[in-house]
Amino acid sequence: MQSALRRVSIAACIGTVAAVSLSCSRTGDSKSVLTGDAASRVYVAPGQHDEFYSFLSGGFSGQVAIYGLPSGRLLKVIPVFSQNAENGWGYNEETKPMLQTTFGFIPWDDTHHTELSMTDGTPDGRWLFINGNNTPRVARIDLTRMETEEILQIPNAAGGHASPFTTPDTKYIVSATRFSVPVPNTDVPIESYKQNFRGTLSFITANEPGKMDIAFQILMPGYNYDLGHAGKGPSQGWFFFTSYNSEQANTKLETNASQNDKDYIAAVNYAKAESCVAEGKARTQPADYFHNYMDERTRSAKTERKTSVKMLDPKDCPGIVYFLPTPKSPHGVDVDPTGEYIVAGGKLASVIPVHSFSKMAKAIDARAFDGELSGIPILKYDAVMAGEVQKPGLGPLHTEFDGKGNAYTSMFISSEVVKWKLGTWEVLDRIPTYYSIGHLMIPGGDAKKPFGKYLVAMNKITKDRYLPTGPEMAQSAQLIDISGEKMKLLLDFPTIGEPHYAQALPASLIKDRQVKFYKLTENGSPHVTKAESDGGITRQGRNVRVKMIAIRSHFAPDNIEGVQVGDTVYFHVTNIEQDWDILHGFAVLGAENSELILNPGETRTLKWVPKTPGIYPFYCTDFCSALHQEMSGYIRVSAAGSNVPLKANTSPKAQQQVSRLKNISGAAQR
Ligand code: RUQ
Ligand code: CUA
Repeated sequence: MQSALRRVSIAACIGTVAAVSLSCSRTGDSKSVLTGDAASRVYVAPGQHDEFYSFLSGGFSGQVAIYGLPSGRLLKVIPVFSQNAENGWGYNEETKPMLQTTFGFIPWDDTHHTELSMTDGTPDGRWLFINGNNTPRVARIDLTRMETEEILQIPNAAGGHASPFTTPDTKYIVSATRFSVPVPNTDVPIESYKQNFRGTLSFITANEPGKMDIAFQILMPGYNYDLGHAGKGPSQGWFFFTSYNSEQANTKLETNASQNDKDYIAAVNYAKAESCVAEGKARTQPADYFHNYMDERTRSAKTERKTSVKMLDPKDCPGIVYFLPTPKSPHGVDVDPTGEYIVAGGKLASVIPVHSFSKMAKAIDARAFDGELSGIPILKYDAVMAGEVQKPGLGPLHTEFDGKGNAYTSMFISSEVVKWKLGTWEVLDRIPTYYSIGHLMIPGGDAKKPFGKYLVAMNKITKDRYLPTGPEMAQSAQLIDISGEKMKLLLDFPTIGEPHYAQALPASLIKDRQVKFYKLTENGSPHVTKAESDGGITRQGRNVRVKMIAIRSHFAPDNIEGVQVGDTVYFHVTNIEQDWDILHGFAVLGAENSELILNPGETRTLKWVPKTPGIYPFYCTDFCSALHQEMSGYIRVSAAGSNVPLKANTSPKAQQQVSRLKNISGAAQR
């Protein structure tokens, strides 16, 4: 509502901008004269499409949100790690298994980072990955249907934060543990942290839909692993992870984990790790985790439980990990488009430290080490450092690139984006953000060839940016124009959850590949009803199954009897429409697990346990046609043990069709 209002006022500005641009300023924006120009830059006229799809993590909502850029319009929420009432994700029987874990059914998780699949280091529009942070998992979203297709749990980990960053060929995505824990997890005194707690870095095969699995894990010292990015170009084959708490504190981390001047970036030679695994140097150890995926044919989720992982100890495979000393409790680590520079965000550091990949390779050859930790050599800081950006501001967190030799770093404490030059390390420009920016995102800004043009700042604090909405404000993202020398603020747009990270790509890469409906002829659900005359009701003990169709503007059957208190009723509803964007809904009085929403051609199941005898109406919840209000029916519930017979009608038209068919086949037999 709020953003709609904003758009109205911007639209009003467009017409009058030349004459009275001053009257079009937004609250909090001092450069009123620029606002008219900014408005025209983000204005996408009615009926027009945005230039970019952007995929923002839904943060603590557990989902992904799609926004068009430059308009900032919310297009869709894709449910991933949380149940979603808008489309029944995690409520209907077909999708519930997607949220299964070894801890049981988890209705709500926290997501941080979206990541597009890549080919040759460039987003290819196949999939979007996202991490489950609290109960470590990774998910794959298919970008032709904008649906979560697969979720893999990560064992031997707690807090899957450095995830799900991909290698340039999407061979692997990664997940690193944020909270070190005993591996395998057991009951030990928390004080025994230094002896017993370890970190793990997981490499997950990602290139085949439905087949994600943990290729191997690397056992690491008990630090907190925070973020990661893959090398590219010359550094392809390497992965870089930040760590903090090299102090290995287990209490009051705020001070105790901020003692050391430098922590480390772990540089992992995963190509070498692969060969060690192939040579049998990894231990196969028991582990317990779920792999959940949507079966293509039935469009229902399946789960499998996995029982072991390959664990690689760097001691058994020397040369797979090196530590790059990095000031001070680093957070982000980002690799520039050429693959040479590895930029860290030392959140308490006064500079932005940049490591050089070529120097690192030389330092490894020359064994320029400053000792080792748990068998992992520490490289000399001066031997690997490419340069430091001096006086960039306060609290550098994350860096993205425009492909023109410039880097953009978010500064959390000084609330700004700083643009600086790769190689000379000079600060070129800075722009305030409102307020306390976390991640920033440039379309393709972590890829080999960034698409550039815009930068989205994702801010942690909103304060006064929008109309107030009680104690909690909408989250705040800001669109910044980076096409010129100077950055220019174009737009504020509210977002859901707390969108840590985001990814974006030109709409042209995926918009023409969108699935418009599921083909009924290919619907392999065991509970599908393909034609009205096939609907009905069956009983097996206390389980009653109602098979029905939904089509404009009725359900069939729509009068159902013979259900008893104590039964478990399954409504298997198939939307038999074969037309784009024609959805139906299904809701029945007193149902405790929400409703159904049905894509065209799809079968979804609502489980219902009626508790008292009576008549229960059901109806379509998605306004589908002029006779949508007529799209309803009744189900009768009788007392347990009653002798009301099972009955489910189909419409007179369908019955006529059935009897006509019978007559025809009868006539043919005669
Ligand atoms: S984080 S604000 Cu969860 Cu990626 Cu840095
Ligand atoms: Cu179907 Cu409304």
